[in-house]
Amino acid sequence: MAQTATRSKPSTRGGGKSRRSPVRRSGGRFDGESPELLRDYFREMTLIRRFEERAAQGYTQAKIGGYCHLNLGEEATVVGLMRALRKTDLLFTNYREHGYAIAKGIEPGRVMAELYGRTTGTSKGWGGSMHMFDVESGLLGGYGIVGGQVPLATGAALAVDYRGGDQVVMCQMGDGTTNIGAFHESLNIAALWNLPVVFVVINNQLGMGTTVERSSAESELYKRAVAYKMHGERVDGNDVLAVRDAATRLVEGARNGDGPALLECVSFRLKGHSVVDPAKYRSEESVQEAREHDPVAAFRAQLIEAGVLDEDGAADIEGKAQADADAAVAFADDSPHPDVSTLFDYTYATPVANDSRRLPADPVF
Ligand SMILES: Cc1ncc(C[n+]2csc(CCOP(=O)(O)OP(=O)(O)O)c2C)c(N)n1
Ligand SMILES: [Mg+2]
Repeated sequence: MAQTATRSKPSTRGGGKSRRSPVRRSGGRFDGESPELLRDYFREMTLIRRFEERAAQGYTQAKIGGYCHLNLGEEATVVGLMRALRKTDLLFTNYREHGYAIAKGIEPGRVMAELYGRTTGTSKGWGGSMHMFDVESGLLGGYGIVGGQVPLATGAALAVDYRGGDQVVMCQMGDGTTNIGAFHESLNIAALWNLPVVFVVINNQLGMGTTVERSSAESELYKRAVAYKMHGERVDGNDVLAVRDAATRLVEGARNGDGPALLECVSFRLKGHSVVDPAKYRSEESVQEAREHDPVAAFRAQLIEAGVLDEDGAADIEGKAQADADAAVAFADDSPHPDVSTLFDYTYATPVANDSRRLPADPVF
């Protein structure tokens, strides 16, 4: 399904060679792949699935407040993308980021504790579902404003370039985000300045209750790259290996001076926009189609068919994933709430009137 829209622009950064020639796999689907790695992808996809199910449960038990958007149906995309990044690479996402936080290396317990609003959470319980943040693992947020992350990610890429580092910034967003002005401004400046950033559009075909065809005049979103002389590419977001390979090529290209790129991952949102959305606007056929594309079930079946896993092995991984998700819930539930005396902490980065405690914040990366 891979499709590309290519730019023609000389490389100005790093002087490295372009690595954008497509990766080809010959013969069987998993030829040349490490069985251990394949099982590890399945483990992580299953962990995210179980984690999100427990998050939905926690929400209905009123353990989680605010908004809560899940990665159900997007597990192959999440894992494939994160396997293309180094730990030191920087990631910006929208509010649908629990899976990304886990796959970028944050302990599931800390992610669940953030959902529960506890001090052990990634943002000390102040951010909640939409505002995970962890400098150590390179997750620079979690943003609730649609498109809010796109200029920030572009600015981070400018900072990396300015300092001469070899990090790459990945900026995840949804299909609906490609119609926000900041998307176009950011892609334009990133291309003009040849910044090391890969923009990734998760085209789950819905922006809340609106289909991509109803909201985007050009619904093949990777083609928008052409307007900025940027490389654009579309992959099957249900195929963890295709996502990993495409993302790796683009990330390494950006690292070697090829500049920014746009990757569109076509996926299916299995549930409502957020956990409180019953998605009544959705046709029975669209829900059925999404279920048929369930990436976790499909990958499981493919691994068994290829002899990489057997039923017992799959059940073992699933049991462990369930136990890990349960342990994350137990950790969150046992963690303390923030003390009321800290109510105004982390509100301003710089000193505010009548508050002598605060100092200007140090740079975060
Ligand atoms: C600037 C702004 N406008 C509107 C909203 C309300 N809103 C929240 S999510 C969303 C849909 C975004 O869809 P998409 O970018 O496809 O992401 P997805 O939820 O599918 O991951 C909208 C309109 C918002 N949060 N911010
Ligand atoms: Mg969407």
